[in-house]
Amino acid sequence: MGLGKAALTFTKFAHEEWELPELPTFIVMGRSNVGKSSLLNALIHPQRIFRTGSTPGVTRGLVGAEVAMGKKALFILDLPGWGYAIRPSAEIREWEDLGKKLVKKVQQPTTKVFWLLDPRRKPDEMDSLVSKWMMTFNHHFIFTKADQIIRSKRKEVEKTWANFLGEGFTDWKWMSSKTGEGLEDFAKLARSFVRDVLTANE
Ligand SMILES: Nc1nc2c(ncn2[C@@H]2O[C@H](COP(=O)(O)OP(=O)(O)O)[C@@H](O)[C@H]2O)c(=O)[nH]1
Ligand SMILES: [Mg+2]
Repeated sequence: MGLGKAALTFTKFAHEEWELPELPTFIVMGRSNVGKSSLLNALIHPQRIFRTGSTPGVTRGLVGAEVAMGKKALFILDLPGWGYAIRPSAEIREWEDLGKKLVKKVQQPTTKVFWLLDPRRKPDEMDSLVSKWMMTFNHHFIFTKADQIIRSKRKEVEKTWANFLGEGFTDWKWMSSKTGEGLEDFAKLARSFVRDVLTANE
């Protein structure tokens, strides 16, 4: 499924000054351990640029790569996860800050934001906070680790999040970096998005 040759071009801490490149961009966000880095690695398979691990909080900052796609390029950005801070109040403040920065710096409509959801968890306070600014973006939802939940449970999970997020919960997919479910569609979406953004700019 590899999209093209990828190069790590962006590593920043959230509190640093940073600007995103002017490229069609995919951003993944979600709790620590939900599978963000694994999903981005799947896009650039067999390369592995994003560190993954069962230890929560592996990606502490913002990590981005440029993926060459013929004459075009896609920027993919991994955001720090949340949910494992020793002090949750500090984490909430950090995310309020990062959310504000993203709202200022993300160029619409050349960016898609993917909120990765763990189908085994219920929505919580951080999800409420994140949903406030995330909804302002061109956003999609991905239920990760689809291999870990039986198919008959999926509707129930979708309903929980639909009730929690309301009207903004419009577009979701189930994916598994382990079995490959949904990954080809994700790559297809990337290809067509890059094509569309470039056509619009011509
Ligand atoms: N079963 C299963 N495990 C996964 C999947 N995606 C990631 N993982 C595992 O979940 C852990 C966290 O993944 P990672 O991509 O580092 O999550 P991140 O913290 O959101 O970036 C790692 O041990 C991965 O191997 C998946 O689709 N299925
Ligand atoms: Mg990660």
